[in-house]
Amino acid sequence: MEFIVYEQKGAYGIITISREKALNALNSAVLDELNQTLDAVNLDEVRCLILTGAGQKSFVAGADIGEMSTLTKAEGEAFGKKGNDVFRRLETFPVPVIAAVNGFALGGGCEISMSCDIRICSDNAVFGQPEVGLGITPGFGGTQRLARLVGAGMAKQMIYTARNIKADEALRIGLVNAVYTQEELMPAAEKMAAGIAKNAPIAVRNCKKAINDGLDADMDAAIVIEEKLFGDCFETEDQKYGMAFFLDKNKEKVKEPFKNC
Ligand code: DAK
Repeated sequence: MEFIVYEQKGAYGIITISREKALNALNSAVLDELNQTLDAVNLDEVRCLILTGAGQKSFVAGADIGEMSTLTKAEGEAFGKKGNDVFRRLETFPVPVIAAVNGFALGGGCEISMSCDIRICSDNAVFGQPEVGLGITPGFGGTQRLARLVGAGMAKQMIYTARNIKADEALRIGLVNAVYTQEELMPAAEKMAAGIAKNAPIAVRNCKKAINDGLDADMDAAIVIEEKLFGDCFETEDQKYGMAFFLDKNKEKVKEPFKNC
């Protein structure tokens, strides 16, 4: 791989987009490699992923403007589909994905962070959807996911004005869950990933699916989705072990890791 570094650290993995000279901008090769990286994640072992960018300055500074500048209509659609497919894959990936946003998250960079389950950022992070200043609309789901995350009014303001916002404002509007210093960001992301990975993995996956699928349904249908995924947990060893451990009165007993079955 030229532009993606993947490292598995026990029960979680770290995907780093590594195209530092172009502030980790997303070209076709980056998107292809990201797809291949997701193919290669060992889901028998990995229970959470972290997505970040290489260097201290940028998470992802957007789709590659140089590559996009000469696209025809058909090529533009194909590029949009390639990105959308990978972003949707991240969004629906079986295990949670944490975006550790370590700098610029503009255009496609903001959009890829919004495809992740959870966003945390460094204090130098900058978010924005500058596309209308380039003569295009957001093309990797920005018009849809930003409105769902921060509400239609704030999303419209950010997209129509193309104004960037800093980390503190991203926190205030709910685009990120927490802001850390640059040094603290990755340790915090890894601590969160390890904490998620300690919980019953099938239950965590089912929670992700229930939240995602439920958000696309009306409440009556959404509750049925939750019921089904809740019921499925009762066919797992992890549920039997987790509840038996709680009910066991032997306080000396140490909790074993969940087995993922
Ligand atoms: N694409 C390509 N190269 C980029 C880039 C980008 N998005 N962002 C930065 N770079 C490159 C710069 O060209 C420069 O390269 P060299 O000149 O050194 O070769 C290098 O990274 C360092 O950038 P700067 O010299 O500009 O660094 P500064 O610190 O001065 O400024 C900046 C940092 C992030 C403020 C600035 O680089 C900037 O404004 N970058 C562009 C940000 C942006 O507008 N991003 C949104 C791109 S639009 C669609 C699919 C997708 C999309 C739309 C439609 N369909 C097909 C439907 C998505 C669109 C976008 O993401």
